[in-house]
Amino acid sequence: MSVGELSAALETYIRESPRNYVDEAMALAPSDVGQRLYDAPLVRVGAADDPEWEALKRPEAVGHLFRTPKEWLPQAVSVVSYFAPFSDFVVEGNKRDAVDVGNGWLYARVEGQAFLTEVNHFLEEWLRAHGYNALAPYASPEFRYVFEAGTNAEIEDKSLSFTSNWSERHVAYVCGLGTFSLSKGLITERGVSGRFGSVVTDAPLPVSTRGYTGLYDYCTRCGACARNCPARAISLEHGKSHRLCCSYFDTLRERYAPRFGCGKCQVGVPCERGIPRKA
Ligand code: B12
Ligand code: SF4
Ligand code: SF4
Repeated sequence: MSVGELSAALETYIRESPRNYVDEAMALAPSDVGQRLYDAPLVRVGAADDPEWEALKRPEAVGHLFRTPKEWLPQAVSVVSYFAPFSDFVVEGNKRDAVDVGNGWLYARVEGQAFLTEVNHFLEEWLRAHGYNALAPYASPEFRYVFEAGTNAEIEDKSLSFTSNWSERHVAYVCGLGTFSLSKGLITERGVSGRFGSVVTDAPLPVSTRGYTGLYDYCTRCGACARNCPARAISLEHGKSHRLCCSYFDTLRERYAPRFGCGKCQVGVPCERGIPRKA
């Protein structure tokens, strides 16, 4: 079993799954039926004993809620992280208006995220079928996240806000998929527009090279994401405010119920589909 075989199986699963396509039951417009949500994924592998995992527990990184790969699966050897880029249907549709959220982006946020939970379970099953243990923390009943401090009764430390016990962007960063940015999205070789998933396993896979040294190497600080943000949650001076972004989301939940989403910081920007060129 190789990373190439795993990537090929993942790509085929995503391409062939009916859940990667808009069906009649979910479509907001008849012309959306049959449109794809995700393109082919990018896959990278990290070592479960990389000292970077423990560093993520620092308060300025993810914080003490974060659980290392071995805290999820004691016999873990590798972490497989993948980026599923959004299709043109999702990305282009969210560029048509500065504020209105595209139908594709709404499906991708809600049904598209539920599909990635299924994709994470597929990866677990695929590795198990090859004789290895595997666990996808984000798809596990033990996954926890919190928005505003004190809003999740399952989290003991009421001072924690906007964090989780398995941050997919931080996992992707350690595995070599890309770096953070002014908007706080993670920029990969295929850009920022897409979603992440991962699985922790005892399969001994070759570790990917991290092609960067700094947290924000791929971001040019061009400020396009800040100009796009309808909530004014991003600025070159203060970075990105999760609080302002999250409160804005609450207004969108009412407007697009039962869906929600925004993502204007991830479309129509130089990092949308790749690593932006520095001037
Ligand atoms: C909570 C959450 C939110 C919250 C708060 C965001 C947050 N805190 O990250 C809200 C509701 C605002 C939100 C909004 C959105 N989200 Co969200 N969200 C999450 C969730 C569930 C957990 C994130 C988390 O744990 N963050 C941890 C905190 C600590 O992250 P942070 O503050 O940004 O981290 C900074 C520090 O760590 C700092 N740092 C300082 N010192 C150090 C040292 C080290 C060593 C390191 C590594 C870092 C570090 O650098 C980081 C960046 O500045 C994840 C799913 C998951 N399981 O990961 C999705 C996730 C982050 N969201 C995602 C997306 C797509 C969105 C939206 C676009 C939603 C939409 N469809 O419209 C918006 C985009 C907002 C934005 N500009 O990023 C994607 C990210 C895609 C990407 N390319 O980056 C994720 C990974 C979901 C997924 N399955 O892919 N989200
Ligand atoms: S739009 Fe520009 S400043 Fe914003 S994240 Fe992308 S490269 Fe960085
Ligand atoms: S998701 Fe929307 S509100 Fe949040 S930072 Fe991006 S553009 Fe701003």
